[in-house]
Amino acid sequence: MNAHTQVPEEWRNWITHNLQRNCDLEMLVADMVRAGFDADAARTAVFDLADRSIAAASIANGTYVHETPRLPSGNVIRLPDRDVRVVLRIERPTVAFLDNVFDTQECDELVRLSAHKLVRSTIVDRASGGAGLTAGRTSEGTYFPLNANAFIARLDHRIAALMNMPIENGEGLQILHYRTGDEYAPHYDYFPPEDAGSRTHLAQGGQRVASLIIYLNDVEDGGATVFPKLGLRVGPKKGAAVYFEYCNSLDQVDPQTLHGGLPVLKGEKWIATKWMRQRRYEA
Ligand code: PD2
Ligand code: ZN
Repeated sequence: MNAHTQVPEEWRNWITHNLQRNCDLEMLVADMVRAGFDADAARTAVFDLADRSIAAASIANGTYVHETPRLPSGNVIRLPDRDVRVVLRIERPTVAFLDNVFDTQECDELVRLSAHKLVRSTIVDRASGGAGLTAGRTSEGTYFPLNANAFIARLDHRIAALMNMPIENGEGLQILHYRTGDEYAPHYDYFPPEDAGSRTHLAQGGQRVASLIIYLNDVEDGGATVFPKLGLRVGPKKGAAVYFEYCNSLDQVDPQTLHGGLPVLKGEKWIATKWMRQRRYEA
């Protein structure tokens, strides 16, 4: 007699019941095979239901569910126009230090195009959603709308391929300039779902899901990007970037991705930041 490849409702309930009793997954598969199920069909049903029950429990108690990283795997990420080297990778949350994202000329050109149009950086007011000044963010910045010109379009395309997201989901490339003493206090790049001020931002393109911070110069001293909850400090290197993910398919956001820019102790610091949204973003 052929083994059953369909797992009916009553058996799915049986699996769920046994998962709640913390039974070993392979034992459940073995029981089902003895009862006449095909081994692959049984394993798929048991592991799918186990994944779902872990996700449900995590949502119920607020624990972030880590999914397969969007960032491609491997030591080198081969993009249409260059190879990006993955120098360091952290799992849960996904954080990576990537080298050779922009070349020297591209970094210099971004600084040249930005230097004359910088304005004081703001933060999102948690209650109103409007822009506010704060002592914790003392940099100046500007941004380039998506595909603003051929040069920016080339960078936007490369970044989208690297972040494995549609280019339309990206916000315009943000450029920041820190003078000596300037910093960016620890914060989240996502819009806190519990804040009233997040509503208007979330209505346009959904939540931010991942960030790429590209260093446009070598900083003489200070200016590292820090992740206080991970004990991680990333030193700025011209053309290199730090990448991190913080929103999953369940719409959860990961508080472990708290991060900031330490004060620049000597010289200046320039960065470009790309924030990716869940959906198409129109400024
Ligand atoms: O300049 C940085 O290192 C930094 C730190 C934290 C930039 C950002 N956040 C950002 O652009 O979101
Ligand atoms: Zn940030």
